[in-house]
Amino acid sequence: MIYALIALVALIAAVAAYFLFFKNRQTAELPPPPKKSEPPPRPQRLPGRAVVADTEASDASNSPAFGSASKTGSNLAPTATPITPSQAPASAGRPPRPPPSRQPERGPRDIEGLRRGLSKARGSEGFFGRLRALFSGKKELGAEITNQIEEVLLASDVGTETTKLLLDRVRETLVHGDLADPEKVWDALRAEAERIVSIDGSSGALELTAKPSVVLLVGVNGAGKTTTIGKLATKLNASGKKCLLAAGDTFRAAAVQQLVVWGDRVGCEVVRGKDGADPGSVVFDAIKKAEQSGVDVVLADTAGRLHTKSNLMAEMKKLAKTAEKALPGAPHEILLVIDATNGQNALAQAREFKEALPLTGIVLTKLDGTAKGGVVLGIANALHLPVRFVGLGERPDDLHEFAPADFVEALLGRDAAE
Ligand SMILES: Nc1nc2c(ncn2[C@@H]2O[C@H](COP(=O)(O)OP(=O)(O)OP(=O)(O)O)[C@@H](O)[C@H]2O)c(=O)[nH]1
Ligand SMILES: [Mg+2]
Repeated sequence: MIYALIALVALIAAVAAYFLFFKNRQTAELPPPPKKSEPPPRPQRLPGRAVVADTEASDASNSPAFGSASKTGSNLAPTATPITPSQAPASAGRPPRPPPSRQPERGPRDIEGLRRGLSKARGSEGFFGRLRALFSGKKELGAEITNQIEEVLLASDVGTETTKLLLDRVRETLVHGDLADPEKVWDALRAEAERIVSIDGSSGALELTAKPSVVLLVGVNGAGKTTTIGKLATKLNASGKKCLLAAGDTFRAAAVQQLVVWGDRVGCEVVRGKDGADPGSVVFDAIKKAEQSGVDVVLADTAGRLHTKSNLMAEMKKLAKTAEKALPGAPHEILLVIDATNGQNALAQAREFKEALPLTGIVLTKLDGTAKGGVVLGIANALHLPVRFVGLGERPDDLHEFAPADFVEALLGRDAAE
């Protein structure tokens, strides 16, 4: 009996040992437990243009007139570009997003408004009118057409270099026989004009993601800097941005007064110094004030004339440095204001400013006052800087955000009656 009991206990122990042994083997053969999940990879950054990614939505991107535009300009320091989803590692596991748009959000198109503003350039003596006259009523164009087009382009302030580029491209695009076809030549001209003013695929809206963003307006005297500040403040106010104006043109007392009048009209505070104050100190104080009072955008006016030209460039450089001292990263935009009625002279001045300063764009004013209009093409091509706005009058709402396709449609598009 005792032996039977011992045998039974031994059997139970053997069975238990057998199960324990196999359980351990199975555990040992299981794959290792999953590691704690790793954080998703940070977006890899490549050198290149700065683009406001859709993941970095800012309040600026909600504004139709001042969307999340890409900052461009060949002379800008290279900055980071988030990689597009097609380049992103598949392991990110998120559904691919559409690539960030390089075109800023825009308000409603206003081709008719632009067309009215460009009525001189569209008239029979203007850029469009004279070009149309070469084509109208013709079923076939003669061999002399390219010379005639060249003449009109040069007379319309397109400039020699840009005129040559435009015509070479038209010749390249069209096969020989098509050069006699008025429709095809006209369409090719329009397409090339649009290509020339589309700098790096972007124009128009300002990049105003920093708070405060500092925008410096520079240009020769009478170009329209102060008026453009008033118009820009009007636009920004309408899109819910709080602005502050800095009276950085301390060269003339009347200039300060002119800005104060705009400030009153738009409802923006104006920071001004004493007569003859250092423009840098005015801009510095304005930026500090903007930081303290939750201002979104500082629009800084500058002098267009000092005692000598070289002083002006040195002064502008100093001003930009002072803005940077007041707020790292500032000025976020340096806009060169150019009077379109100055034609090819404007181009020479613009080159000087571009050499001295890291310009981010152009505002072309007084396009309503010229029949030439081609200066837009010449300047955009020669400076390789995007046109951000065009001025088409003296009223607060006479500033149009520049969109290449709309502009070319307004300048060179045919009327419905044609
Ligand atoms: N027709 C028209 N006139 C404009 C436009 N922009 C500015 N002006 C006028 O051009 C003149 C000069 O403009 P300002 O804004 O004073 O020029 P500024 O660059 O500040 O000149 P300075 O202060 O002397 O350096 C003014 O009479 C403006 O009303 C525009 O787009 N169209
Ligand atoms: Mg002024």
